[in-house]
Formats: sequence, C-alpha cells, structure tokens
Amino acid sequence: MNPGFIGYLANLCQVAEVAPGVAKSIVQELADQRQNLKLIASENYCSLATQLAMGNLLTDKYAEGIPLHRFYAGCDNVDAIEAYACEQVKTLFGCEHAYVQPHSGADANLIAYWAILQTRVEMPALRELDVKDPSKLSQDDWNAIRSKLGNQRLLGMDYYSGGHLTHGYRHNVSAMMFDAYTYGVDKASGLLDYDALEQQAKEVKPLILLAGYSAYPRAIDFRRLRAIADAVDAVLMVDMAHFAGLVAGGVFEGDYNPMLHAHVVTSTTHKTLRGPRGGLVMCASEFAEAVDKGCPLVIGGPLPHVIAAKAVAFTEANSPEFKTYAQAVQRNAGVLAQACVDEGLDVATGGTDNHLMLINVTGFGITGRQAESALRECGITLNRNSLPYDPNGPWYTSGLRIGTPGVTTLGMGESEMREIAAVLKLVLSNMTPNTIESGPNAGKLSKAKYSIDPHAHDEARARVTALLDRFPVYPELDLPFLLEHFGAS
Ligand code: DSN
Repeated sequence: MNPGFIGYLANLCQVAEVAPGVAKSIVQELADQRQNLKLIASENYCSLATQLAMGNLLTDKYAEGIPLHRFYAGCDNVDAIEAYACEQVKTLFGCEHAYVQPHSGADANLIAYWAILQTRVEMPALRELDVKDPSKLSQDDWNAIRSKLGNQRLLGMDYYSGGHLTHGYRHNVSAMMFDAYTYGVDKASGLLDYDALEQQAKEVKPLILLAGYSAYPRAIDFRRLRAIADAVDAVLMVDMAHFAGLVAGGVFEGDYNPMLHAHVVTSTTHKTLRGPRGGLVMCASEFAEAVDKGCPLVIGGPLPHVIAAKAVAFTEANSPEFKTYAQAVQRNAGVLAQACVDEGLDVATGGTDNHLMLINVTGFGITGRQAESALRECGITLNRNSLPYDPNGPWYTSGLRIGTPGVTTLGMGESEMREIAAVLKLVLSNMTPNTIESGPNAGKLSKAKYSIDPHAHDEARARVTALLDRFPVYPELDLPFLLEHFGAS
C-alpha cells in the first residue's frame, strides 16, 4: 500500500471515530476533485507529504516570537522547523530575510505594510525626537507619530484591473489604514502602462508602490517599477502570491523577478508554489526586525503545524523537478491561451506570460456568472472574474479566469490544453441566457440563469471525464475504498 494512502487512511479512521460526517466530507471532496477539472488559477494540489505534515501535535503548541527567541517554553522543535523553513525560503528565492508565520497572504500584506510604516515612518520620527524608549513618549508626541502613520499613501494595482483586495480596495482595511490610490491597465491594450504609472507615482508620492495581481495575465517589469519607486523615494513592495512558483522555478528571471528589485515581497504558499494554505514575507534586512514582529503586530500566534507543512513544500520547491513543473505551468498556459484564440474565444491581451488568462465571454451573449455555472455543470471548476472596465461589475462579470497550476500538477501537457480549449468552446457556444419571466425585469435577459444544449453538455462532461480518468487527482488514494468506508450517505 502506498505510504501516502496509509497516512490518509489512518487520519480518516481517527477523524471518523469522532466526527464521521467530517471524514465523509473530506472523502467526498476528493471525489468531487476527481470528477471536476480544476482550472482555478489560484488553486493547486499540494503533495500528500505537505498535507500530512499539518495533521499532528504541532497544532498544540504556542510559539510566539521567532526561533530561539520565544515567549513560551518548550519551543525547541518548533524552532528547528521554523528555522529550517526560513533557510529553505532564502535558498529558494535568494532573499536576505524570510518570515514564514503569516497565516495567509492577507496577513502577510498587513505585516509588510506595518513593517514598512514602522521602519520608514515611526522609527525616523522617534530618532528625530531622540526617543530611545517609545514607552516614555509624551501623549502629544505619540499622537503626532500616530497621525503620521495614519496619513501615508499606498499606490497599488486597481482591483478591477487585476489587483488584489488587500492592495487598497475600498472595502479592505488596506484602504482604511492608508490614503489609498490605485493604478489600472490601459483601456485599449489591457496592459500596464509604465509611463502613466510613473506620472501617477510622481503626483501621488506614495510611501509604498505596490505591485502584484490576482488577475493580470502578463509579466511585470519589476526593474522599471523599482526605478519608479526610487524616483519618488517609495518602498517597492511586491505581492507575488499568484506567481511565486514561477519565480521559485526560474520562469521569471532578471527584470521579471521581483526578488531582485523589491524591498519587500509577500506571497501565499498555496498557489503556484504548491504548498499548504498560508502566507510568507521576504525582505531586505532593513525591514527584518519589524517583519519578525508580525506576531503580535498582526497575528496572535504562529501555526507550527502549518509551518511544518510549509517547510516540506519549500523543500519540494527547491528540487529540480519543481523547476520543470514551473516551466510546464507557463508553457501550458501559453498553449491553452493560444488554443482558446484558435477556437475563436476572446482572450484578454491576446494571451498570457504567466499561469493565468482571462476570457471575455460576452460575445456569446452571456455573463461570466452564467459561464462559470454552466462549465461547473459540465465538470470544469473555474471562477468568473471581472475584466478591466467591466460593464457587468464584479458579481455577474464579463470574464472567466483560467489557470494551469492544477492541471499541470496532474501531469497534463500541450494536447490536453488543446482539448480543454475545445471543451470550453463547446460549452460556451451552446449556451443561451434565459429570459426573465416575472417581476420588474420581466422580458429582459437574465444575467444568472441560462440554458445549455443537452448534447453539448453531455459531450463536454464525457470529454472532461476522459481527461480526468487519464490524469487522476491524487492517484495514490484509493477513492472507491475510501468512499466505501467513509463516504456512504
Ligand atoms: N482569492 C485569491 C485568488 O483567487 O486569486 C486571492 O486571494
């Protein structure tokens, strides 16, 4: 029996003894992922070693502080794991400093923001006042520093141009802690306009120029961004959550490698990097002391079991096989985007440089929401996404976001990408929006309800099943056995 399967089985037996419904849902999630092709650009399949590293007694341990400097006794083994994880990150990305405790990318960004505020705003203010011990500050001086901290500018990529919610989006805390400005993509090309950004940076004069995206299909010239940041004395921060695996795997090099140009880089660990769900901060030594205080700055305590899983995943990412994987992710994305173009689909910017692409589905008379639902019915899991300047807004959207990290982990290659493009076309071109029957919008076309030709539906479902049968999700796991023992309704 495969060791990964033995580990899973033991885990599920224990879970089922206490909460059989939870064990059943875990097995049914495996069944779901075996039956549905994952094209969500931000998801992946981490290794069983990574998953199993999270399921142990490390979750019982408190370990505030950093290795060899903890606020709890008995942290020797957590120290060893966390120090090892940090070393793996430094080898992987070539950074001066690594902090592996953030629970998520959002936490990592908050820690990075405050580390920059403390290093570039609070510490100079304290030096100016010649204050060695901040606890001795007068209330007036502290109020003046708080006012400075609360009035800094952030210039990040607009959410509707592909930036992330935590990059200054109106409803995120980042837009409340900063005076937040955003830059977008060029309306005609859909590409970043570096000249316009330079002009905007000169006008805004931000403390932080922030780059990174959740839905931008092109490589970013970080050398250029660093020059823009330097010209306005801003800190260049890059959130590489989406493309960290492409950086780790050497796909993004030189001008396109943020590690060579940014002061502070954040990431998640579970997207192209293929680790457990979590966050990560890397920085120049100038910011290291403040970043290491991420707990208690933002987080209440590290998650040692997740840090163990990160350590396993970083070890995997340091292997030559991971380079091959990262290159295949990008190659598959390029082939899929071109195949979509060849099928007549409207691919934003005409293609991709990374692991994701955006498709405008409005040419089929439907919204992104309708396309997402119909594709899921046919066995393809992906998400709708607004396009820049989207008239359908963020709920219905005009677009789909498609990524190749997951299907590449399954081992799919160029011919499978062409098959996926053909299935996408088959479904999208056989959909019609329903007419709203009653209420104030009666007679108008629905943005949510649709019909799909049943023959196209069945053919698409069969083609997806054929693909997944050839490239099963977690092939080490004996699904029929697990369903028989844990999954019965
Ligand atoms: N939710 C992630 C994504 O899908 O891109 C980003 O946090």
